[in-house]
Amino acid sequence: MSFVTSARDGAVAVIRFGEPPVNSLGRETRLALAGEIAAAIADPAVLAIVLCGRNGLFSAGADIREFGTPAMLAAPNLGDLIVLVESSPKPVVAALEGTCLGGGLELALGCHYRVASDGAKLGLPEVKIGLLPGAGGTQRLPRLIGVENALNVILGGEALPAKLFVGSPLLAALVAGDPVPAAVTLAAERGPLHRDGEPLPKARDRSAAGPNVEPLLLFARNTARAAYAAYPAPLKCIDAIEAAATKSFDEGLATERSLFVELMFTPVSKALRHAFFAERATSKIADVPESTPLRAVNSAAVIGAGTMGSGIALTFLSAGIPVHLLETSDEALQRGVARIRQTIEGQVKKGRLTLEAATTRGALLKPTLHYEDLADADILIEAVFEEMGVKQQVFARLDQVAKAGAILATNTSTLDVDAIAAVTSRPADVIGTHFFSPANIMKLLEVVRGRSTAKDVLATTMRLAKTLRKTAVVSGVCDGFIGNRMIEQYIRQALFMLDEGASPMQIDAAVEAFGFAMGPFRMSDLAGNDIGWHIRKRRLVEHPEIIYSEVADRLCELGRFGQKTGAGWYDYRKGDRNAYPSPVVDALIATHRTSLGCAQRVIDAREIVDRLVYALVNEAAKILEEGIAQRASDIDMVYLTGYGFPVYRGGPMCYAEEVGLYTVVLRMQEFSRNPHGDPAFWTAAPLLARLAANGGAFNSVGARS
Ligand code: T1G
Repeated sequence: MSFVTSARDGAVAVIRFGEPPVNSLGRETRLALAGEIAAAIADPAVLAIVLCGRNGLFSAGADIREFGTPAMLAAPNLGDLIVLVESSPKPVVAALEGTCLGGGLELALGCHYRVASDGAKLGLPEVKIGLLPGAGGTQRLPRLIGVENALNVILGGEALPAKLFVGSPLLAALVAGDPVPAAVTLAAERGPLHRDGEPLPKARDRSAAGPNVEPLLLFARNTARAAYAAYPAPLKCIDAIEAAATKSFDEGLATERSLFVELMFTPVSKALRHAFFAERATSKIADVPESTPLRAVNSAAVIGAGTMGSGIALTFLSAGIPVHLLETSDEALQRGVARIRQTIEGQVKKGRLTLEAATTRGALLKPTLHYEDLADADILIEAVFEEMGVKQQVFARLDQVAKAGAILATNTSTLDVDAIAAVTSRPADVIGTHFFSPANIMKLLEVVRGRSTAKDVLATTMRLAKTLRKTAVVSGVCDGFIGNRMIEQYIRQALFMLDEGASPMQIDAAVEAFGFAMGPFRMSDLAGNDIGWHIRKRRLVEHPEIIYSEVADRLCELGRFGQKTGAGWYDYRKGDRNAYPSPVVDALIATHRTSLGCAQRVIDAREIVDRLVYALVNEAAKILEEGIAQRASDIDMVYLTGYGFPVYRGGPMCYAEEVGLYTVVLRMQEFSRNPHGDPAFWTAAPLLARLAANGGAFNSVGARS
């Protein structure tokens, strides 16, 4: 079905295109557009052409799904289509509305005139997916707005208000509302003039050269090297823009093309494109159609005003949803309220929130000591101590007071949501909403689907997550769900490596060089070492077969819980969040090693990274095969948004596939020969072993992305 139509308005051909959902310029659209444009050029009754999008949107650019496939190069490729427009003997006017991004903006730059609605946003976001504008954008944009502005637009990758371009050759007019009538008027005016010989204004005929180009490029390069060392695209963008200022247009176009193809096949661009689609896939649930009716969520209640509870309350307040915050004692309640108010005041001080907005937000908070006050809440979220008995008591009470149809959510980070639901008369209304600390900042939300959770409760919670600006990932019920179940194996290997000879700083440095925001020991000091201690104690009772190094227990026995106690794996100084190596910890580890009689050895950074990352991958493969995660890319999103995994590596599953699953399994076999690293754990998960053996990929398993 063609998404391109052409209609006449006097002597102007109005060509409208728009493949849902975002008018991306896929092969079919490009082919149909080229046909309609060529027909308009050939039609003697047509003096000018207007190109416009559909549904209030011009275009989101090239179809990213085509990248790396023949469709992307299928004639006419985007560059050819733009040359067809630019070389038209009749003026082509682009009518820009909504978003006009990437190849969509490049198509508009190939037109002779552009008219934009005042709400339109223009941008070249290719750098955000590890690319550069590959259809002439790096050559035409500098010629229209100058090198400095082009550097900012292309390296920033942001969608910018069209009004910023008023007065530049890029934009002929900014109009209120629908830009098509104004574009038709302009086309009707210009058509006869150009028919009678007035030269058509083409970006390619302008110059981007200028006296300050060289220092601008030098500054841009230095900034890119410092800020984006792991990302190849920014420097290539600068190279392409330099070509616009120093080479002929056609030579510059050839340079751009070559740099674009180079970037297309970098692991970083593949990872960023993977993350782009992975983020959008998380909200797709195989047996819960998008048409599932949602329950209203206009008010919330949070039970527990501790760090998590107050963070969760803040998240709702930020979304403009009133919150009842309940505690069992006034002292605890006031502590929570103070924490919330301090955070809001801090946002005002940093200029992130106006005083008026802060006041409005603060007024939505309703502290209470009485469960009865929660009776009207649409969703009630429990955030009390991570102990099953305590949580079940709270849910039994919520079951008594909550109105019919209210969603009862637990913020448990590991416990069995089904066991919590079982103490209520309404297990279908019970769901897990595992926020990550600090809850008002971390994007990740694990939505834990219980055995009885109703589909509309799940759909409503997923929709609510978007309102709360969270990336929600559905998890089934298991100990630790997705993220914490995997991180447990990651931590176990980190502790084993302490026994074997590595130091906390060495291990942290190795994974931070790999790209993690924080290594396991700094992360544990931040979250609190007592959390892991509590889980290990539970493990010892419930799963004594799970081997753990005891070095972390020795640390906790000294009360070294991390930043909150001023000492953990590292020493901390008042008012200073830096982690300092601790002679006490060094001595503790040495004593522990002696008690083990464990052979000491130098562990290189490669082994540290491989053991930690492949521990994640091996556990993830089990999670995927058990159906706890819907798809591998969901697991990647958990690690990209909740655990500081480097986005330029796409997540543990994406990274493992980039390395090669066969290579990963071979490396795991090496680790299984180490008597101290829990050899049994390094038996490849059945799914991983199968895929490695037959050359399969993780994304062939589970729900469609
Ligand atoms: N290609 C293919 N699919 C796309 C797409 C694209 N460019 N943009 C969005 N989608 C899909 C998306 O996966 C989702 O699919 C649906 O559309 C709605 O997206 C040669 C090389 C336009 C601001 O980087 O920024 O041009 O989940 O949920 O919140 O130089 O989409 O429904 O199946 O994000 O309303 C450059 C990327 C491409 C723009 C709309 N362009 N897109 O946001 O919807 S490369 C981009 C966006 C290029 C040339 C280069 C946003 C949006 P599904 P959504 P939204």
